[in-house]
Amino acid sequence: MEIKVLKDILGANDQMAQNNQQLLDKHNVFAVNLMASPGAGKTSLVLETIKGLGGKVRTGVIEGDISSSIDSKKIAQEGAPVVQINTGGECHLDASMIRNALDNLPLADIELLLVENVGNLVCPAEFNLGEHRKVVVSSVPEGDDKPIKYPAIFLIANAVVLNKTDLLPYVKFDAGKFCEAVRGVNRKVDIFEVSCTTGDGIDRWVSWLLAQMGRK
Ligand SMILES: Nc1nc2c(ncn2[C@@H]2O[C@H](COP(=O)(O)OP(=O)(O)OP(=O)(O)O)[C@@H](O)[C@H]2O)c(=O)[nH]1
Ligand SMILES: [Mg+2]
Repeated sequence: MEIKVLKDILGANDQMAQNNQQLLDKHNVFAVNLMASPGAGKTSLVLETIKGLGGKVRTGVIEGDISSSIDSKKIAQEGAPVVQINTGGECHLDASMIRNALDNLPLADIELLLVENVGNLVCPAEFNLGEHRKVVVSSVPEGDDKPIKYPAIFLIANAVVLNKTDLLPYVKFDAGKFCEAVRGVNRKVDIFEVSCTTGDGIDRWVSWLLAQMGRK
């Protein structure tokens, strides 16, 4: 008896991610996957981005956390449509979780979808969600060596946001060394130095985002 062995050309997750992107494209939604360690400032960046866009772009949010709705409550206070995913232990979001969230968002009313991944610098790098851009948020207190220690996530990033620059006077952190380390992994990536606390640098980041969407 002949036994058929079928090769999985695209992994199941990648297939689902492709479906997600088709659904997003159908609704003209541009999706950005924000990845970072716990506490780097992902939620703060989402909030500052919504503020920085000043109502120019209708923005929806998917919040990924192991547990709680703390972050989605902060987003809802700003009036943006938001869905909270609780992974219940998984250290990353995957494409099927995003599919469920998309089914619960008013896609026709959204132009930009910001996806806050679970706080982790390793696992999220391995799972495509169907996003159009991947962004890594790093922060000053984490140290300037993170791109060297966790290269995989920096390698796949379209942009790196260095947050908490207001802490530079108080923390041993060499911004030049950090940028050099990022470029050592990912030569062409765009790097934005921001502070979500003071608002410094947010305008440049928001301009980049608009340019990626083909907007001004
Ligand atoms: N000094 C300073 N603190 C910041 C800045 N951005 C965020 N924080 C603080 O950092 C802490 C974590 O910020 P969040 O935005 O919740 O970080 P997160 O990455 O969403 O965290 P998780 O969702 O738990 O992974 C909070 O106490 C913020 O107020 C910044 O630019 N400067
Ligand atoms: Mg958060």
